Amino acid sequence: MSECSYNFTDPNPSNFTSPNYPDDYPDDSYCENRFEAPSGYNVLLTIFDFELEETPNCEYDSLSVYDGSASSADSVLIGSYCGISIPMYFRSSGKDLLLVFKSDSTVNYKGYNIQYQFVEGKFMIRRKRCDRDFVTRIIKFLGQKDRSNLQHWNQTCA
Ligand SMILES: [Ca+2]
Repeated sequence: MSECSYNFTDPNPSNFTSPNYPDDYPDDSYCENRFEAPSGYNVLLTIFDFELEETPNCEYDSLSVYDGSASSADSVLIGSYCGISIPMYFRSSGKDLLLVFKSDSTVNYKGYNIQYQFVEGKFMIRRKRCDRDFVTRIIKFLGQKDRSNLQHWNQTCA
């Protein structure tokens, strides 16, 4: 594993970049960035800047985003990106996310500047929403007469 590979577990949001950024990344780079959020949280990436050598299938230089950890067999490739086309946000479905950056032996660009943060997972949000006091307050507020709302809450929090 090269010197551009890092494990990120610090809960404070921070930025990371390709090697040498904003100067061109080196030839033959291989970087694995692993993100591990606390249990119940997701990893959220925000792409601030992105420029790699462009080819139709990104076979020369690429940034690949995986939903899941490097070791787990069930990690899923979200996509491989090059040129300047990449979504602005990525969010893991669980607590792990993996980025793999590769460059070949010629033609280099400035690379990327990305922020990561850990955000409450859907499960945590759901649990909060279904907190007993909160549901009681909502039902009081809506009134018992609105049975469709009650049904909705019962279904959501079942
Ligand atoms: Ca290249």
